[in-house]
Amino acid sequence: MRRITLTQFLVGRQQSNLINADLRLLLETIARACKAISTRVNKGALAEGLGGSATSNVHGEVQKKLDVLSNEILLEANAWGGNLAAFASEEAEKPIPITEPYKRGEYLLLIDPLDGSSNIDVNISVGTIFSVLRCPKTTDGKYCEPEEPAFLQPGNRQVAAGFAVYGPTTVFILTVGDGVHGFTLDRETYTFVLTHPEIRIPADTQEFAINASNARRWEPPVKRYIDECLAGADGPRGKDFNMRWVASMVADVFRVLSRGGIFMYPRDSKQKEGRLRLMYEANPMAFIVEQAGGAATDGRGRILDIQPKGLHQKVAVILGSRHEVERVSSYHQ
Ligand code: AFP
Repeated sequence: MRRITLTQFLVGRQQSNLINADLRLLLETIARACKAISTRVNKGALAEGLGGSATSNVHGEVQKKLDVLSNEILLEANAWGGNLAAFASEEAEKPIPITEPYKRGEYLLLIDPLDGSSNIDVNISVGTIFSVLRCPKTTDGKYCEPEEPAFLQPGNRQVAAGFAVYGPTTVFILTVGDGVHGFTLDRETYTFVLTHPEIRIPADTQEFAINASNARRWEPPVKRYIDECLAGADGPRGKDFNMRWVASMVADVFRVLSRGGIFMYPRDSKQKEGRLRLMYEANPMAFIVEQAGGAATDGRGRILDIQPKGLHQKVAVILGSRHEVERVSSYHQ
């Protein structure tokens, strides 16, 4: 079968007017930056001094140097293209506007440069998550200042979203609103090759993903749902369930895209808003999951309809196989 590269795929989407040249350049540049991050992640402890932490980020999280480096790689790669007005990153408190000598463009890029970073030192898959919005315009047609308010758009306004998983293979998952497509990095030619066209999530599953150590803190609907899964074939579900928890959202979501499943990071009595970030974790993943025929809610409503209040706000996340997500939502009613 003829191998289609990411570039050929994006040229095709541009020729069918699904994306414009600026968005195509942005997506190609993000993918190229993910290749560079993949190379550094794969060096692991062989890379000088990358294991230990040097600084801490805006949330006071100990920042592994690879977090900082991944952020820098993505920012430097995307600064000069003339297609971005600004960035927002988990690693930066405020948005970073594109400044002279570079030209500004119509898009806003939001990134979690290295998701799952607590897994770096134990050689478990980590990844990069990104979301693309348009910079809003004022009534006289000029672009708004690309500061925090310009970013606070609901996830249903995303024009593209995707993630990379740096695992046994490096995969790049992408949606531009016409379904979800997966590409695998061919390390001989160093190109992303289309390997998972038109990904669809099965509506039913027998596999759930949740950090069960939080069980004593869960709200009743979540407790009920998990207890029923654990009751197995003799319980109300009439079938046995399996559990997975990688603690890298990119790895758990790629598994859900590949074979179905439900991924849950609910709010609880300790993490009252949940743990995952709305703008650069939940929204891109929700866009991708819905484009693949799945569902994504915070337990009370569709994640993509949430009006953000802050760049780093957290949200409860329940996403994956549609029938299971709908069941959990019904328990919340
Ligand atoms: P880190 O980036 O701090 O490792 O967090 C990863 C993450 O944001 C997401 O990728 C995982 O699904 C989730 O947190 C894991 O959380 P727990 O460590 O509480 O299981």
